[in-house]
Amino acid sequence: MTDHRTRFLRLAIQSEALRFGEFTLKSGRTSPYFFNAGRFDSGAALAGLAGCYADAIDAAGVDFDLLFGPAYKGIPLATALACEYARRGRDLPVAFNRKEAKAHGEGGHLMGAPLEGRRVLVVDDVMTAGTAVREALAIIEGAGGQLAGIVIALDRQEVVDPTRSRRSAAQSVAQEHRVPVVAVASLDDLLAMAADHPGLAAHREQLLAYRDAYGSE
Ligand code: OMP
Repeated sequence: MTDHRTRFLRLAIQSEALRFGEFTLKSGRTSPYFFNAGRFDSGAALAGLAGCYADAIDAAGVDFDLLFGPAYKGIPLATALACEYARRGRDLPVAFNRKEAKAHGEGGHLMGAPLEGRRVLVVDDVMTAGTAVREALAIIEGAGGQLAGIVIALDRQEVVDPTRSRRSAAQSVAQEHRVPVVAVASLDDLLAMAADHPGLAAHREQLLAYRDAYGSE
């Protein structure tokens, strides 16, 4: 496993962003694990996470010129990533949306750098069915931005409807929009780590059963 994958999974377990048990997902599925990016809740934790995102993006060679963080969880992620790139010598414009449009002050539902004519990299936390990411794509298109790619911390590698396709949501979004979907780590990486991580070994069977039920090919 590449260094950024291992580093990210260790950080996520340490900060309890990655937890094991029984969780109900947005899709209604009952999952033996849950990733809560909100637990990266200190400057050092966010800086460490941003370093993992930047390494994953650079390894994938994505060509982009603006970072977009969808509300809410994408906002601190895109901000931390912009700071990480500035630290590495690349000053990138960054933009976000609001969930509620504002009628006073500067108004509107977009904040930060203008998207018009930019190659936009969407920075989000996790993809299950791809619903959250698809909403962000509509916002970017509406603002005249050009989608360059999507980066997420964790790809759960789940199929949306197993009777229709064995492709994961991330694979479907990548194919439909012809852009790379880069994940810092995936369920497969977590399973690989669980094979020899004492704290994870106890959850491996449930993770495997979940992947058998909902995982992509
Ligand atoms: P999709 O929109 O189905 O891709 O799911 C992504 C969203 O699900 C995230 O933005 C969260 O609201 C939530 N989620 C997590 O945060 N972590 C998980 O491990 C799983 C989910 C989920 O509900 O699927």
